[in-house]
Amino acid sequence: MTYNLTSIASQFKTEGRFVSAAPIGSGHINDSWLVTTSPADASDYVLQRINHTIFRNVPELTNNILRVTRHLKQRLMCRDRDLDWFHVIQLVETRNGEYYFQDPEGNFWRMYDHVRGTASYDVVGSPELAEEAGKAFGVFHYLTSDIDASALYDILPGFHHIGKRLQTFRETVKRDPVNRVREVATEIDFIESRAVEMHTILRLGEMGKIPLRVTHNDTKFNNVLFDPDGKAVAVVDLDTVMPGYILYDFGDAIRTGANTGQEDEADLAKVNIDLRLFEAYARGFLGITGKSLTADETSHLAFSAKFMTCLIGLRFLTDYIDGDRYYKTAFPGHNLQRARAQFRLLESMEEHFPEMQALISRHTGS
Ligand code: GN1
Ligand code: MG
Repeated sequence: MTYNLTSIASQFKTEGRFVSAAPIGSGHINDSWLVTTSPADASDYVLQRINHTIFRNVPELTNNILRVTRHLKQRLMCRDRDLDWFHVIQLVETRNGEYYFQDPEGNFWRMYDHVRGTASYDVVGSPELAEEAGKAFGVFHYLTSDIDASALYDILPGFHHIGKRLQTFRETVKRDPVNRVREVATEIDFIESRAVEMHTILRLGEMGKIPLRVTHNDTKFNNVLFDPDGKAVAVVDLDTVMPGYILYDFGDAIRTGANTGQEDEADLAKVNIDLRLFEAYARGFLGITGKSLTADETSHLAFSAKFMTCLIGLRFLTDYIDGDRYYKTAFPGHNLQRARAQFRLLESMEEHFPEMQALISRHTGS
């Protein structure tokens, strides 16, 4: 699909004149471009086409983002200076005073400021980067902990709800719309043998043992921006910010931030949990926000990594069986390759679980 990006970008109140728009990022849902402007020292921007078959309520989505980014900015202003490094990304206003724009074809567009000189990575290069990512998401939690989570719109209901995800999975297996079930018997068994254990966090929530908080819900390593010195600068991809459990955010960050391989690694021998990266992320995260966690949250941090790896693997597998309708894919079988890599990572976490628990205890004293 080609879009007239010059014309779309002109809907927003940018500094400088449009020069170019180049695709950026490796997100599986929205389309993103880096918009550069002239003169060279004018700000650059990130223009995005929001996938509105997934995010059906763009006004509420935008309200959530505005609410959280404004709160973060306010909290940073009246805090000590030790968080000066944390940049809050900002939506750019349109010429009509809105924060999104709908084109005549029905596509929804929005723009963020671009944090100059920063980069994101799909795979973690060092424990220092993992620790920095932990700090960045720690700050996000720390500064949003005083927002009443129920004030945010539940933009994708049941997003990490294992009961609903399993139900969809089982229905999809039953429908078998593109005849792929026969290829994935092993993967289906893999999920079913873990289905009961995977209800742990949901049960804790239902019993009121862990609080609903404002959560990011997509704490992939590539959703942290780093400066050229490897210091974390910002947290991006705020579409799924909504009420949730902090365990989901910790677990998803470990899934991507302590994996020795790519999320879709074809060579499963390369996929392992790296305990040094795991510990480094936990140190960064807990150093900022550890004191605000409850005992039940703390004691399930290691488990949450297994849970989110299983859940995302389950979602990739479901989409494969469903004929690749949800995630963007780069080649046939991509979703299955992703699912297999997630399941291998989960096995590695299972093998190292006692060590993961011990590392968490070391940093929480629990
Ligand atoms: C999607 O768009 P992206 O790549 O940041 C997905 C996440 C998954 C992730 C798996 C709205 O995130 O939930 O964890 O892919 N986002 C949505 O890589 O479904
Ligand atoms: Mg993303």
